[in-house]
Amino acid sequence: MSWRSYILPSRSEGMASGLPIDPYRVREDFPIFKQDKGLVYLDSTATSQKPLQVLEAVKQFYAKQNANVHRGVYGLSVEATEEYEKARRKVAELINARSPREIVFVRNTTEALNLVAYSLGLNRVRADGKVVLTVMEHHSNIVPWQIVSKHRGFRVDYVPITSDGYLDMSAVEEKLSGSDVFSFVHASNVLGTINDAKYLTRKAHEHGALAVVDAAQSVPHMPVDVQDIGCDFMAFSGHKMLGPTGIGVLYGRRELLEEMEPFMGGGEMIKEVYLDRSEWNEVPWKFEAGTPNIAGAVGLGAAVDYLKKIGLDKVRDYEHILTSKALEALSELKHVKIYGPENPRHRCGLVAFNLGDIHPHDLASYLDGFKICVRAGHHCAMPTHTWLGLTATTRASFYIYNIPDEVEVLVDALKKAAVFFKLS
Ligand code: 7TS
Repeated sequence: MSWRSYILPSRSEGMASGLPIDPYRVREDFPIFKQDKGLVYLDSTATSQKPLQVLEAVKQFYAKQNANVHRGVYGLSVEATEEYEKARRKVAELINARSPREIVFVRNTTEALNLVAYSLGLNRVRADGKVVLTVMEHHSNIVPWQIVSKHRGFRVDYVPITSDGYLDMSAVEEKLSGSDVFSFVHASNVLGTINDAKYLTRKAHEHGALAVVDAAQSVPHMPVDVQDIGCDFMAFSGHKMLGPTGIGVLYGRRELLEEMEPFMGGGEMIKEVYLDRSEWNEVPWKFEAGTPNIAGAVGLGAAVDYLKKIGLDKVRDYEHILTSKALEALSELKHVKIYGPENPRHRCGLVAFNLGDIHPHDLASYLDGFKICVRAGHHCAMPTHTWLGLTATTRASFYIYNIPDEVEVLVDALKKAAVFFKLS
C-alpha cells in the first residue's frame, strides 16, 4: 500500500484558541501518534488509543507487583490484590456508585450484558414475561437475550426509532407494559443518539421492570452518574475509554447483585464447595470466576485517572465541537447522506454516513490510502441498519486526541473519493 498521507498541522499552526481541551498536548501522551505522524484515527467508537500513563501502569504492574489476587497471604499477592481493588474503587467513583462492591470486573460490555441476560433471564424474568430492548441496540444487547429467551420462552420486544433517529417515546409506555427488564443503549454507536437514560429508567421502574444501560459509548465520553440515572445495571468497556482490551465493567445495584445467581462458576466466586452444592462468595467476587485481568484493571484505573484529570465534562464539550464541525462540513458535501439526529447536542462524538452509492468498504479502503481510519459495515448493529434500509454505513468517530483539522482532512479525502469513484 502506498500512503498519500496528509501532513497534520503542528501545534503552532493548528492550535485553535478557546478549546475545552488542548488536543496537541493530549496527543503527546499517545505514542501511536508519535510513531505515525500522518495517522488520522477516526475509529475510537470501536476502540480508543492508549496513553503512556496506561501503558506504564500495566508495565509497572507486571514488572513489580505481579501475583494472583485474593489467593496468597504473601506480601506480593496482597499488593496485587490492593492494586486490583484500588482500580475497582476508581471505577466506582467515576460513575458515582454507592460502593466499589457494586462494580464487577468482566472482559467487556458484551460480557457484562451476557452476565445480566443469563442471570436475570434464567432466574428473574418470568417465563411468560417480556424483555424490552430498542431497535438501536448493538448486537451485544440483543443476541444474549435472544439466546436466553429460547430456554425460558419469554418475549423480546423492541422500542422503535423515529424517522429523525430518536427512540420513539410514544411507544415506550406500551412496550414496557408487562415487562420484566428494559435494557437500552445510552448512546447509539451508529446514529450517535444520546438517549435520556434517567427518563427511560424511571419509565422502566414505573412498570416494575429493571433498567439495564449499555453505556459503552457514554461512560468514555461524558459524565455519567448511576445514582442520578437510577438504573439497576450499567455495562461498559475499558478499551473504549483509553484502557486496555480485555477489561470491562458491570455496575449493579448491590441488593440486586446479592440476590442474583452467578453467571460463571469456578475459583474465586465461591465461599464453600461440597460435592453436592456450593455457596457463593460475596459480591462482586461472586461474579468474577477464575483469575481476572488484573493488569487490565490496573490499566483501566490509570485510564480513569487520566480522564478525570481532563474532566469528562470537557471531554463531552470538546467532542461536541468536533461533531458539530463534522456534521456541518459533511452535510455541505454533495453526495453525503448523514444518519441520526441533526442536532449535535443530542449526539455523541460519531457520524455515520454514506457517500453516494460507494460501498462503505470501498470508501474505507480508499480513505485508508490517506491513513484515515474509519469503520465501515453494520458496526454490529444490523437491526439499526435494516431500519435505515441499508446494509452498511461509513463511520467517523472522535475522541480527545483528535484535532479539528482532521475533520477537514476527512472532508477533503471524501471530495477526492467522489471524483475517484466517478459520482456525478
Ligand atoms: N454496546 C455498544 C453501544 C457498542 O458500541 C459496543 C461496541 C458494544 C456494546 C460492545 O462492546 P465490546 O467492548 O464488548 O465489544 N461497538 C463497536 C463498534 O461500534 N465498533 O466496534 C465495536
